[in-house]
Order: sequence, then C-alpha cells, then structure tokens
Amino acid sequence: MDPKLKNLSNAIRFLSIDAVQKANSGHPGMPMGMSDVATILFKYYLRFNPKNPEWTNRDRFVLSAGHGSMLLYSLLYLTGYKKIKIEDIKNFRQLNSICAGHPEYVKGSGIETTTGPLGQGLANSVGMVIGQEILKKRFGSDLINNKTYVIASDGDLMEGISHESMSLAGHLKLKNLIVFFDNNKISIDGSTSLSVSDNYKKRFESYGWSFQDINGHNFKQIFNAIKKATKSKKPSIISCKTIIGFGSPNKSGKASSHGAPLGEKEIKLMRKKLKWKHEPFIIPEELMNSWREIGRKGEELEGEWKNTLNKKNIKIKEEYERLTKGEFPSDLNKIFGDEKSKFFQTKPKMATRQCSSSIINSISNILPELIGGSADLSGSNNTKTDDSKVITSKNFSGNYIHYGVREHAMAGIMNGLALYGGLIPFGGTFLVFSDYLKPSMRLSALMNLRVIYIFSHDSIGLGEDGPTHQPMEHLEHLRAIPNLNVFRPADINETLECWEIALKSKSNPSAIVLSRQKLPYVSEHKFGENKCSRGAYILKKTSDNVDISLIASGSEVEIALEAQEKLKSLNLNSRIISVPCYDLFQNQTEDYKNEILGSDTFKISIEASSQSGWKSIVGKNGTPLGLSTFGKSAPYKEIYKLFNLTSDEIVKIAKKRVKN
Ligand SMILES: Cc1ncc(C[n+]2csc(CCOP(=O)(O)OP(=O)(O)O)c2C)c(N)n1
Repeated sequence: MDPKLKNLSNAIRFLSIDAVQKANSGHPGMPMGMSDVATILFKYYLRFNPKNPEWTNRDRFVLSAGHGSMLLYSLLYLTGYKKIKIEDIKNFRQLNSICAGHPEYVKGSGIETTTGPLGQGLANSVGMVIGQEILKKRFGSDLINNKTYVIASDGDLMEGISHESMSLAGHLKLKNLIVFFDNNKISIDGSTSLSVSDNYKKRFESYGWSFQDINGHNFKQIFNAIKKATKSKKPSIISCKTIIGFGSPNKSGKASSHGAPLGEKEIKLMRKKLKWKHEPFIIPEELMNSWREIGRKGEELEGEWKNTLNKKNIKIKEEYERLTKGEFPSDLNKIFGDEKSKFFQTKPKMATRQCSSSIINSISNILPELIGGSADLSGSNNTKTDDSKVITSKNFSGNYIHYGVREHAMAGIMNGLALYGGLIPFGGTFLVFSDYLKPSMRLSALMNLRVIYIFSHDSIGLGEDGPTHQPMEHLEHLRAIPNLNVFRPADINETLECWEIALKSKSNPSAIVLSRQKLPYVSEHKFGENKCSRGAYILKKTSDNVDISLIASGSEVEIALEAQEKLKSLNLNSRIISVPCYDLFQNQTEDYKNEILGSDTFKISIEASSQSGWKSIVGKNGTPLGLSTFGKSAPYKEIYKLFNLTSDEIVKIAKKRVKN
C-alpha cells in the first residue's frame, strides 16, 4: 500500500483535533478513529469531483455520525472543495461558518445532508440509493451508476430509525449502499456494553445484507473490504473495529475523547507520538498535493460521464435535464385549472383524503418525478391510486414505495430521495402518527427540501378508532416547525390548491392534512387565483358589514357555514374565513390579516384540534373553539357534539356576545 497513507490520514486527525481545540468544543474522537477508513475510501474508491460537487452521478458520502463533522470538513478541504477553506476550518462552530457544529446541508458544498440526530443519515442514504435505482431504470445504467457510502456509529445503529431503514434496504436489495460501522464500542456514557449486546452480523444478515468484519486501522483490510462490498449483490456493512481517539496517548479508546477537546498538553503528546511536526492547520505542501490529486481524479470521471449524457437520445437527455433542474412540464397548470373547473361544476361531497387521491391520479401521469408511498395504510390515506406502480427489489421502474409500518424511516428516506435530486417524494400515514416521523420531518424543513407529507384521519372526525388515533395537539406541533407549511383543506377545490402550492414549493416541505369523513364542496370561487396561497381568505359573507368573523379550517368550515345560515336568520351577519394554511397566513402583512379577519369584529375560531394557536387570531375578546382534552371512541358526530364543536354552540356564543 502507498506509504503516504498514514500521513494522509494523520492530516485528517490533526485538522480535526486542532479545530476542536480552537473552538473549545466538538467531537475529536470519531474523526481520529475513522480517518484511516475515510482515507482509503476517498483515495481509491469514491468518485467525486470537488470542482462540481453537484455532478449528478457522483458517489454520495454521508456522515451519519454527524458529531464527527470535522472528519467531513477535513476531507472536503483537503480534496479541494471550494466552499470549505482553511479559514472555515479555523472557524469551526463559529457564527456563519460553513463548518457548523454538525454538518448542515448546503447545496453544492459537498455536505450531502444534515446529520447529527443519530440514525438520520442512514435513512437518508437508503433514500439516495432508491432514488438512484429509480433514475437508473429510467435513464440507463451507463448514466446513473453511483454508490452511496455511509459512516455510522454505535449510536446510529442503536437508534430505531436504523432498524427500520436498514431492514427496508435489505428488502429492496440496495446493493449500491455501503455502510462503514465505526465499531469502537464507546458512546458518551462509556462502553457500549452498558446498553447493547446485539449480534451485528446476525442482525444485518437477517435483513439481507452482506456483513464484513475488519480492523479499521489496517489499510489493506479496509481496501479489500470495500472492493468486496462494491461487488456485492446486497447492501453491505463493513464493521470496522476502531479505536476512538486513535493516536492520543492518554485518551484513545476512552469516552473522554468522544466529545471534548483533547487539551493542549495531550495534543502535544499526540504530535510527538504520531511524529507530526506541523503547526495547527498547516498541511505540508507535498501532502496537500497528494490530497488535491485525489480530488482532481473526478474531473476526468465527470468528463467521461458527460460524453455518455451527450450521446443519449435527445428526448431522454431533455427529460433528464428537466428532472434534474426541477422544472415542471407546461401542462401542469392546465391540469390544475381543468380539475378545478370540473369540480366547480359537479360540486362533489368527498373526504379530502379522496380529493387528494384524485389529484395524485391526475398529475402522476405527467409528473414521473413524483414518487409516492405510505407507511402501510395506503388504502386508508389514499396515496396509492389505480395507476400507481409499485417499486420492488426486482423492478425500480415504478413510482410507489411500500415503506411498511416504518413511519420514521419513510420520512428519512423521503429526505434522501429529495437530496438525491430529480424526484419529488410524497408519503402518507395517519396524522396521529406524524409523531413517529417528526425528527425526520424537522430535518426536511431544516434542509429546505421539497417533501410532501400526506396525513389523513386528521381529527376526532375519524370517529370510532378513539383517542389513540385521534390527533389533538398534532396540528399545533406541526405548525410550530419553521419552514413547514401545514395545509388543512376544506374541499376538493382547496385540496387542489394546496397540492399545487406544495408541489411548487421548491424549498420547503409541506404537510397536507386530510379528513377521513366526507365534506361538502364549499368553494365559492371558480379558478384563476390560488386562494389558499395566502393561507386564509374570505369564503362567504352575508353582508359587507358583518358582526362576526367565523374562522375555520378543513372539516370545520362546514360547521361554520351552517352557523352562518343560522345567524343570518337571527339578523346577525358574518363572514367565513377559511384557513387552509395557518402558516402561510401568519406570513401575511398585518393589513391583509386585518382585511380578512376584520379588525374590530367579534371572532370565533373553530378547529377540531388544540385551540391555543388560535388565541392570537381571535384576540382576547374572541372565542377559540377546539379541544383541550383527548378525544373519545364513538361515531364522529357524537364526539363533535360532546366537545361542543357545533353550529349551535357558535350561535349560542355569538348571540351572547353580539347585540343586534
Ligand atoms: C438522536 C440523538 N440522540 C442523542 C444524540 C447525542 N449524542 C451525540 S453522539 C452520541 C453517542 C455517541 O456514541 P457513538 O455513536 O458510538 O459515537 P462515538 O462515541 O463513537 O463518536 C449521542 C448520544 C444525538 N446526536 N442524536
């Protein structure tokens, strides 16, 4: 093996420990332990081009153990990525440095995904490989043939999401996925024997993976193991026995090297032990040239790939470019317009989960980039239509993924699909189970990813399944996530508009929340303007001068409309404000909000959910109607009555508060 390997690897080690020391915080142990594996991977296998980090057929490198972020920043700097300079490394963990505490996804930087919450990178990598297989099937294995490599730690493999996502990867036989397990047997609390005694070989083999066990500091073993993994017909995991904090005379092998600077004294001793004579952040020229040389190989690789793309038939090439640029076909707007106008004529009474299904059906044909799926329950949340084609281990030509009962993995995998590029994932479950996937959904929002969550069975309106299945606090939790739009449409027209906004939101995820029960067609406007785009609008008013504003979302718009009729017969005028997207409404100007809500009008909001978020909208004199306890198991109309979510209750309150 190349005699320089030791020094190439030590360059990573010293950049990492010096940056952590300068920042006076961070995690040196993991980069010190895994730098040997990373060196072999980058030098001999990883196909990447630092000059064009967005080359679509690049191998992906995912650092799932995101606390070891200095390993990634060192590699990106050493191989010549423009966005990571030595100044950034010196500014590790400081305000506005791209070298943040944990890797934060920045398009075109080499940081492929945001990691830190353990297990997420593993699920992302599964999505990246599924995305690759889908595009490979469509555009050919000469164009799409990359691998995805992951570094995962003990903690990554303890997390539940790793069990979910690795199991699905095995089921789908994702052979282009190669995971390095940093098997150092240390976590923050000390030895992992305190809390885990899994047999990893048996665990992964039972998932359908190939498993290898190596010494993670033996270059030859690392080289051979990767070679074998790249030829496997199954996903591969290479368990690398490593020493956390490798090279530190007093802290190696100990939890003390995991998450704190080694200290000046220990770093001095380590310099001596590893014969590293260079000052902090100085990489000698010859070594730097060797690292840069590793980075330069990618230019040629990408050049060859471009020739392949240019030789493709023009139609394939254009479609490939459309997908990777994220552009929509021009007939998409027409489809939305036609559907709106069709339903305006027929005014159907439909559960909004059925509305969503009808939309998926009408747009899927022209949007092959739309990749649906569900964590089981596909027949209940209506994500799968008659035209959906299921993806299997033998055939990736479809557009629908059966994620199984694995909500968390589904969301992490959808993030990976969106990160891979060229695809728009949507996936469904019941709203109440959004709790099971929230950590990944939070990362969709943090990474500005276009991922569409379909949450059906959105309230006590689901009825007899009872309080375990009836969301109550969920809308409020989701609305609190920055950069996530939560839609709760009232009918097919609003569902069409919400789906349209979600699709066109290139830099944020959306949650489309849907009813189980049938709802009447309520929209008064025909087509043209997307009324949902400002979050709320006046649906119907009985006079220009109203006494009461009735504010509602989704299934409660029907109740508000009923109340409006009753109030009218009592000579009380009202306006109905439909709020299909609370988040978008919050972003509007105060003028718009006042115009819609009425500044001095008495306000009642109604939503079959926790009501605290509505207090600021109805004001201190208004009344928010909602829930403050868990629901009940009963036919849904009885539950609505029990909780006073009725038009009669609205009328009672309005009569008391507004004199005519
Ligand atoms: C979901 C989640 N829980 C907890 C943490 C906090 N945390 C960071 S690293 C770590 C465990 C460290 O052990 P290991 O994964 O073996 O990493 P190593 O010590 O080898 O660096 C924990 C619990 C986290 N980052 N993510």
